Amino acid sequence: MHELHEEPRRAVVAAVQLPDVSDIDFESSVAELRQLAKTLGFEVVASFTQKRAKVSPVSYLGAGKSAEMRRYIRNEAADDAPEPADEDADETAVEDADDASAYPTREQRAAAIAAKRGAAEALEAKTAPADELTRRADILLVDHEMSPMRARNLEKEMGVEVMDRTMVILEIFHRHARSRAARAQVEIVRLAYMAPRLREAAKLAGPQGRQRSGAGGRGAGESRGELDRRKIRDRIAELQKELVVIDAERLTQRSRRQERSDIARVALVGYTNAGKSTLMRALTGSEVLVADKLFATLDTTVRALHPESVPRVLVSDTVGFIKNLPHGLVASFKSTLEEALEAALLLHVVDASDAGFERQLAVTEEVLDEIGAQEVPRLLVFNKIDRVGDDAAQAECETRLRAQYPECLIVSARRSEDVSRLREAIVAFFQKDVVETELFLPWSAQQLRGEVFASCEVQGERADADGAYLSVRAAPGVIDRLREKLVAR
Ligand SMILES: Nc1nc2c(ncn2[C@@H]2O[C@H](COP(=O)(O)OP(=O)(O)O)[C@@H](O)[C@H]2O)c(=O)[nH]1
Ligand SMILES: [Mg+2]
Repeated sequence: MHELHEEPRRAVVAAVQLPDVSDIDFESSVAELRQLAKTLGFEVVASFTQKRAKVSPVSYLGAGKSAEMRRYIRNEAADDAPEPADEDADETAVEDADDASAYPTREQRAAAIAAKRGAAEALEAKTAPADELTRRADILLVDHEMSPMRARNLEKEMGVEVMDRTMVILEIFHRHARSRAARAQVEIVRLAYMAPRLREAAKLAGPQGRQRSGAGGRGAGESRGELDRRKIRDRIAELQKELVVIDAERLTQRSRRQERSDIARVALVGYTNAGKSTLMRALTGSEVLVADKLFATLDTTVRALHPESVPRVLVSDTVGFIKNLPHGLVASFKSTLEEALEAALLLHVVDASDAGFERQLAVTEEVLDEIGAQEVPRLLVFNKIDRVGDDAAQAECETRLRAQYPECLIVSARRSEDVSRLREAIVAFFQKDVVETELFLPWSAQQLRGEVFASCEVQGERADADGAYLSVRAAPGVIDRLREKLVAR
């Protein structure tokens, strides 16, 4: 059976600070990449950062730093020979993972893997390259966009897969793309991005990569790389055609969306690291539910408010805004964010402890307007108030925020009373247009009873020979839908 709790992939982050990048910008970029890695489910075990005058075409980090990182990844002891000095490196730093106790567990993990594989495979594991089992990381994340050639070289040098910043972001968009349009758009960008990388892979494979064609479509002497590239071109053309069709269908989608607006849905929007996922967990109690096998198979980004409310409210986590978003990805980001349009309420989460929060807030509002979310009501939530400073600083910050954004909520995801307050605000929003009425449920329609109780607050019940009369409170849309079902039965 497939294991439910797979070990997260361990990632090492590498970043070079060029002279035109300030310390603050550099640190925020690296922190953001680590956060993006977490979003993808990676466990970041170490970061290697270095100041350099430029990134040479030969290697990303300087020779000494590269060797250090390689030893770290492969879990090798330092050579006796002294490291070659980095001529152009005036500062180096290795930050170990937040969790230093990770080391012994690596060995335990290796042992566990070997044990699990059974006798025959354990023997094979012993003869397999040692780094497979003992290395400390499975993937290297580079905080720069890398040329295909450089990425291949780095992969060879480090012996692990390399993903650059753009690839990490594309992967996140890919996971968040819901609508057909968003999927097609993100896939086009991904394919275009991957095409030159495949060419590099084919070059590396050398003449073996060039095969004679059989009866298939591949021309004589057409290499695997060329074939893949042609396939990519065809696929991109196909997706572009699809996008045109989807565009034509947009209007229909809009009205369908309105039909569904009786479903109480909240979407969390805001920058990466604002605390969206933390708030989502706190609001939905999904930390408890993750362990539940049934829940693990469901979409991890949509959960019900917990404890349950009437009406039942679904909370979803959208793709986060990214401070250092590569230019070519802006359109993909927007189309991926369009899932926010399906919500009846947007929780705009802002990290109040981030020095640049005002600009982030403005950019988020602007982009939401651009994607057509003006009509979706928004609740502005300042988070991480606990991180602003001491009590006095927090109080001062709150006063300032309230003066400037009178409608806002100010919380810390770490305080349960704040989370309750937020939860109440959400429930109040959905209850504000709730109506009280009586639903008649004939004895022959008792199969709908469960649905009535799930979607309405049932305040009383009486019965006669024909059926049950339920006094209920619910949104008008919910009641209309139930009545339609009762009639259509
Ligand atoms: N001090 C403090 N840290 C928080 C708070 N909310 C979230 N965090 C931390 O901020 C980081 C980013 O949170 P996360 O929920 O992953 O942000 P997301 O990218 O918006 O989903 C994590 O390390 C959280 O533990 C808060 O209210 N106070
Ligand atoms: Mg998140």
